[in-house]
Amino acid sequence: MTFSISRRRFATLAAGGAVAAALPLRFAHAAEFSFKVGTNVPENHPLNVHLRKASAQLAEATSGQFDLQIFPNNQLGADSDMLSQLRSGALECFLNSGVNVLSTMIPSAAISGVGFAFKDYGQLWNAMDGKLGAHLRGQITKGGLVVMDKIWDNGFRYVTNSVRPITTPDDLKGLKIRVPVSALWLSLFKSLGAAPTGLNFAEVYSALQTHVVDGQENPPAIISAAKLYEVQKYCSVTNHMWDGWWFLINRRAWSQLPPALQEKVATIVNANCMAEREDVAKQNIALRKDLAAAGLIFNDVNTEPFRQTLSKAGFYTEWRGKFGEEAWALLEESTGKLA
Ligand code: X2X
Repeated sequence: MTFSISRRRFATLAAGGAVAAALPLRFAHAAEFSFKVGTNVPENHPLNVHLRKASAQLAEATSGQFDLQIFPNNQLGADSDMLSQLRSGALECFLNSGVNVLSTMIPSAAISGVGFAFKDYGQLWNAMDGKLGAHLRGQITKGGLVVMDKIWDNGFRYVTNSVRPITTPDDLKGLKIRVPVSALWLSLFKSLGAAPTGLNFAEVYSALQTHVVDGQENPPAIISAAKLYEVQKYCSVTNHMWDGWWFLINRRAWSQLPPALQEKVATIVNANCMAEREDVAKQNIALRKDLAAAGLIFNDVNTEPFRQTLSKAGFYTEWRGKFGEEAWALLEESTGKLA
């Protein structure tokens, strides 16, 4: 084991201890309802920062009746494990996108991850807080899960790797790159000529460190929080897709909460999601300097040739067929014509 891994383990254990003490002491009685929530990113990512705020506010607003216990950084297992736990009820809440492992269960929820679809956050929030988001939540609900209205921001994604800067689609040729466990993600990078492998995020740092893969793709907040700059050299601002986390809840667990409590939970969770979006927006700007100072070599990217490569490879036609005309029309209502 390297120093880096044992230090990461230690941080995980220390974080677990801090979380257990989340319920303020004045609510010393056991909570009537105790929900665990699992996430796949480190303790200090804005996702967990704002979930902790939601947890404290919920304890306060319910006088300790409802306890939200946060388990960040894959403490409960990798995404695939947490999804199984969520479905069985062993885990009450889980943050995952429709494009990540959730897409193995509900393929139609992945449409927000189509490559180069959203041009900026304006277009994106308009879609996800509007008709497209409502459509996606409908798919997730049909799949048997409860989902909160607001999607938490992960971000527009950049490609990092240890071989060369990515400035044209040719630079991706044959690149061994990790993507999440998802048909859409694999298809996107295959269509761009790369050699993608689907891995859970829990395995990314060590896969990069041991050169099982040469690269990965994630937004700056994750590259920073998960210290991926320690094991990567180049960071190319490809913005090839956006992704976020739905706040998913096991249906049986949710139905046990009285309606007034359900409303409090939803209001507080969604309000903290909006604060998380603001924090990520700030990090998107601030982190470029910090990550460059930590040794990552940045380059900007003209995305047009990448879009053209996808079009020529039949990517848009294929996924339009898979998602169907109705869903595709909702997507293009926000993004403009894609295919
Ligand atoms: O698995 C990833 O790369 C991550 C953390 O960005 C997602 O959850 C999609």
